[in-house]
Parts: sequence; C-alpha cells; structure tokens
Amino acid sequence: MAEQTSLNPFKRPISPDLQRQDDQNKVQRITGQLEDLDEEKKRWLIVGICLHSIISPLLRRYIDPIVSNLYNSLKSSDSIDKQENNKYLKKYPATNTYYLNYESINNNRNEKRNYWNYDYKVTSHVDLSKLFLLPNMANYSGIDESCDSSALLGMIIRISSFPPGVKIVAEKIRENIRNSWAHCKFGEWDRVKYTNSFVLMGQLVKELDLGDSERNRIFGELKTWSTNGLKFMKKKTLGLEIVDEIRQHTHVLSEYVQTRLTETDNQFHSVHKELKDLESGLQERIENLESKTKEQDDIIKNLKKEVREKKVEDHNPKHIPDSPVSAKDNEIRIVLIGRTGHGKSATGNSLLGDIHFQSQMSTTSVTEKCKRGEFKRKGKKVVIVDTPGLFDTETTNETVTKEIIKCIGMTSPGPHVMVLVVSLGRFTREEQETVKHFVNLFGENVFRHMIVVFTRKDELSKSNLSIEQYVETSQNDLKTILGKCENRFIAFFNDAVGQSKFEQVDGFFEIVESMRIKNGGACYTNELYKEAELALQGRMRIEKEALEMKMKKETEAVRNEVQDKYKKKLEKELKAKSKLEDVLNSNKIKSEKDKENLQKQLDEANEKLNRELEKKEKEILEQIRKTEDEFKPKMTENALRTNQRNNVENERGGILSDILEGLVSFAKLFGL
Ligand SMILES: Nc1nc2c(ncn2[C@@H]2O[C@H](COP(=O)(O)OP(=O)(O)OP(=O)(O)O)[C@@H](O)[C@H]2O)c(=O)[nH]1
Ligand SMILES: [Mg+2]
Repeated sequence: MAEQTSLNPFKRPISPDLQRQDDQNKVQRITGQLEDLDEEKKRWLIVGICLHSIISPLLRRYIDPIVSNLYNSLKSSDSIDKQENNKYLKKYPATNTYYLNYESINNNRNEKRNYWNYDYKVTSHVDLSKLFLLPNMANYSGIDESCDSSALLGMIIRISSFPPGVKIVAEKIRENIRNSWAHCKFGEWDRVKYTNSFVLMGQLVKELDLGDSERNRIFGELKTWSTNGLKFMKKKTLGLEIVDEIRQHTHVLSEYVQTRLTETDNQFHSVHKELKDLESGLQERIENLESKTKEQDDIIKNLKKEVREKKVEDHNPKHIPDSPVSAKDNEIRIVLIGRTGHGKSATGNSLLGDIHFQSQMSTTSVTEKCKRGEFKRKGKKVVIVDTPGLFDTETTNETVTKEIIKCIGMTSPGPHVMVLVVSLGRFTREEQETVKHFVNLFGENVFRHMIVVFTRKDELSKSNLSIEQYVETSQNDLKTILGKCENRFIAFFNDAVGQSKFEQVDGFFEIVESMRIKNGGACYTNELYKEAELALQGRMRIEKEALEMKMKKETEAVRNEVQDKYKKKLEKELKAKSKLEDVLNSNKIKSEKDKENLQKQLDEANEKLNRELEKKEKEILEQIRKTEDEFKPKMTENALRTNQRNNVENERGGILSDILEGLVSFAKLFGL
C-alpha cells in the first residue's frame, strides 16, 4: 500500500474543507487502543475499502462504454430517446425479463407513480442504466463517483451486454460482499469470509477484459491490502504511512457513506458511525506512533552522540572495549592459538570430546586451514575454531597469519575465549614471539579473554609436579604472560581416558565461566572483528533476501498450481449454475413446484461452488504453509550466521572476500 500510493489512481486526498467539516462532526473518540478492535471489524473495514477504492472505480471504467453502446443501439432500434407514454419499452428487449424502471429519470418520482404523466424519453446512457435499478439505487448523476458499487453491480447483473462470467462473479460480490458489508453484521466477517472476499474480487478482475498491466496493477493493490490487512489483524507492527493510508481510506469511505445517508437505507447510519469510530481509533494510533517515532529519534540522536564521543576516546584500536553482551548470544566462541605442534588440535578434540581436528606428531604444520567444531554444553552452543600454528619450518608467519585471520569470520561478532596452547617444557624465545604476534594482531585487550592451556600434563605427572608448582618455577616471561591473563591456566593431558578426561574439560569451562562473569558476558572484539561483523551482517541480509525471494516465487508457483488444478472444476460448476439461473430467469418455467425445484438445485449448485472455493483456499494455504516451513528455518539469524561461517571455512567467497583485503592490509599495518 504505502509503496504503491503514488501510483494509486483511486486514492483521493482529503480536502481541508471536508476535513474541517468532518472534525466538527467528530463522534466521540474510542478510548481503547486500536488493538482492542475486533478482528471482524478490521476485516470488514479492509474489504470495504477495497470494494470502494479499487473495485468500484474499476467497474465504472468498465461499465461506462458498454452502457453507452447499448444506449446507442437502443436509440436506433427502439428510438428510446423519443419515447412517449403511449409507446415505450416496458421490458428490456434482450432478456424480456425485467420491467424497466422509469421512476428514477426525468424527475418522474415527483409524479408519485402517476405513470401516465411520466416522461419516458431516455436522453443519456446514464439514464438508461437507471432503468435497470431500483429507485433507491439510482440516485447518481453519472457513471462516476456518485455511482456506488451496489448500482454498478446491479447494472452488470441485469444488463445482458455483460459477459456471463462477469455477471456470475458480480452477483456473488453483491450478495457476499457488498450487501453483507452494508448490513454491518461484524460477526459474519470471519477469516473465511475475508479470504473469500479477496478471492471474489480477484475473480472479478480476472473476468473483466483488462490489459495485462492494468490487471496486474489491480491484483497488486488487492494483494497489498489483503496482506497489510492481515498484519493489521495480527497486531503486527504497521508503518506509520500504512496506518495513515488505512485512516485516509476509512475517511474517504466514511465520507462516501455520509452521502448515502439521505437514502431510506437506514443501515448506512450504523455503517457511518462505525467508520467514524474506526477513523478516530486510527488517528489515535497514528498519534501514538508519531510520539513513539519521536522518542526513538531522540534515543538514536543520543546514541549517535555517545558513539561520536566514544570514538574520540577509543581512537587507539588496541584499546577497543569489549562488545556488549547480546541477549541473543547463546554461544561460547573459542579460538585455539599457539605455536605449531603444541597440541592445539588435540586440545580442541579434548574439549569437543571427539576426534574432529587432525592432530599428530609431525615436523611440519599439521593444521593448515582454520577449522570449526561445534557442540552443546549446558544448553549453550560451543563453537571452537582451530588455527594453524606459528613458527612452522616450511610456512612463513605471514602466510599463517593470513589463514589465522579467517578465524575472525568464523567467530564473529567475537570470541569469548582465546586459548593459548603451550606445551609444557621450556618457554623459549619463539613461544614468547608467538604471544607477541597475537598481541600485535588482536591488541593487549586479548589478555582479558585469554586462558593458557598447558598440554602434556602426563609429562608433569611423571616428575610428580603440580601445574601450580611448575608455573611457580617457570621463567619470568611466562609468569608475566600468565599475570596478564590473571593466572587463568590449566594443564591438559590430551590422551586422557575415563574420569580425568571429563574433569579437565569441566575445569576448563569453570575458568571460562568465571572469566565470562568477570567480563560481564562480553566477547572480545576489535576493529577487525567489527569490520567482519558488518560484512557478515550484510551477507546475511543478502542471503535472507534471496531466500525470501525464492520462497515468494515458490509460494506463487504452488498457488498457481492449485489454482490451475481447480480452474476447470470451478468453471464447470459456474457454468452449471449459470445454466440453472438462465432457465429460472427465462420465464419458461410456469409451475411453482418446478420453480421451487429449480431454486433448490440452484442453491445446491451455489453451495457446491462455495465448498469448492473453500477447498481450494484451504489447499493453497496448506501448500504455502509447507513452503514456509521449508524456508523459514533457513532464514533464522542462527542458520544464516552458520551458513556464513561455513562459507568462510570452505573459502566460498562469503565475507572472506569482502574483508580479507582489509584485514591483510590491517595486519601489514602492524608489520605482520
Ligand atoms: N603426550 C602428549 N602428547 C600430546 C598432548 N597433546 C598433544 N600431543 C601430541 O602433540 C602432537 C601435536 O599435536 P597437535 O594437536 O597436532 O598440535 P597442533 O598445535 O595442532 O599442531 P599444528 O596443527 O601443526 O599447529 C601430536 O602428536 C599429539 O598427539 C598431550 O597432552 N600429551
Ligand atoms: Mg593442529
């Protein structure tokens, strides 16, 4: 609706005069929120808007030339424009069914049914159209806005120039939509009636001889109203413009209904009152939304100000604060780093409780690519990324770093734990350089999330030393690093079996938990991670849009499939029904009993048709639900993120191609 507004030829702006006049007449505002309104009332409103703002203008354009042609032909065949009271067309010659109603033209009403005094000259096609209608329906001055849906549908039903298919649907619309709308019986407006109303309006559009572009445009408008109407029903968030558009249309509808109040048709008084109430309710909602938008604007303004100020404080990328805890963050993300051959992959396997990462004794690097493993622990998803080790004899640290950087894309928005894996033994210069390298890459802040895992605990046991004793007697460089990590360390024997295997993993996660509490649950982040997260979000959005598009296409395809399946059947039922109607209207059936019988058959045909329509709608909804069930799980934040992580891991473009260049130049900046 909102996006189609500018194209919408049916939408009329409300003149200031009318608005003022209307404001003066304003009925008491409904006090509750619009959410308090019955769904039935909302359905009634949306269908009323569509009937008035989409279907009626369409019918006017369609009917006008057809009635004009008929008028011209009756002028030449029956001199309808020169008729006198002694010789005039009493019945419409084509069907010979209906008595023509001359009361509504040439001020004949003033003659108070003194037919002899009537002026029978039909001087325009508009007057001709009135002859087919009851006088209370024929109060219009042209086939224009003064001519409402009831008159328009009546013309189609009674004038034989309109194709049978159009007549059948017009009659259904008059009976099931227009008349029951005017009766204002909200209880009737259940979901089935709402769906059927849109189906019928759609059928009418299909039956009319329209060009492709006009047909598609009107289908589009009906679809938008029907979808927004459903959102309106489900109390989903609706944009301000959409609510305002519904309000404006309600106003136009109410204004139109007001013009009908002079009619004897008393029901329009209640229709008008309902519309005024609805409009007031919508106005209230708009004001609410407007004030909420203002509040949000203020919050955003303040946030932007805070961010600007913070940026000045945090211009040094090595001191970027941790990212805040996300309520949705139900993951623990862990990255294993360290020198080659120290047991990173073996530690990853111990944590996972499975042999997932390749780990073996080798003179050169075993792990060449970053690899991800996942498991569940106490309801949380644990993501572990194993990285290749530094100081390999055959690969330069620069090449290894380029690969390690991939862990960023795999643990975005940032890891909670950086595990520095160090094999027990001498803490040589190369081990110190390894730590320095990671500090250069990630910043000093990385220590706040670091846990040191000493592998080869079995060797320690051989010399009867505890890990604490080992640390106590270690070189100062190691002590300094452990100090920066606030002495978060643990020893692992990666080939452990039985109870001790679980105990060391539990011990590790206890440290993780206390560290997470200390960090307020926040994960580590830096500029690289922020870049990566931005790129990832963009990719996730693109992927989601692509999936949405695919789902829409498939939904459309299944809908068409079901439509096609039912098309022939429905056409057959419609034909059967129209045959019965023709017989019934032909005046050939004289006996009351036969008429009754025929009417019974007609009712049954109607019921059958409705049953088929309902069956079709049900099948369409079921098929759509199946398609959605297939697509929706792929569109969750979790699934999209996992997919992007897979892309990075398998080097399938993904965010890696987006950010790698930036990351590598960033790494270069730090002389890596
Ligand atoms: N005795 C003993 N050996 C271990 C322990 N942890 C790892 N190892 C061995 O150390 C060797 C190297 O282990 P990896 O897990 O491949 O080491 P890495 O750090 O992943 O090595 P790269 O992938 O090359 O960087 C393997 O033979 C492991 O079995 C441990 O706790 N005790
Ligand atoms: Mg490895």
